[in-house]
Amino acid sequence: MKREEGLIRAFFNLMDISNDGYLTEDEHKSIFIKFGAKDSSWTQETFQGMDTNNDGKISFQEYITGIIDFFYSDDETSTNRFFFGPLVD
Ligand SMILES: [Ca+2]
Ligand SMILES: [Ca+2]
Repeated sequence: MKREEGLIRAFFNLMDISNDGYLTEDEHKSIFIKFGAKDSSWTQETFQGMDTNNDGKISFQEYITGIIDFFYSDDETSTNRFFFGPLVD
């Protein structure tokens, strides 16, 4: 998991525009828009799913837990898999 964790950390830092160690919904959404996602309406659901303590922001711990869930889920249509796939060989 160590290599993946480094990549996830890099991706998290990329999204954390304000650099406060937390992702707001806007920060989380903006990276997908930057990557050319035409429909970003699903990011709200993903965001809320990852925000397990419901404080309106995603900590790195919440993020990595969410990502690992997606990685090891059998859902091959997961958008996280799609966006994250190119970063992992
Ligand atoms: Ca932030
Ligand atoms: Ca949270």
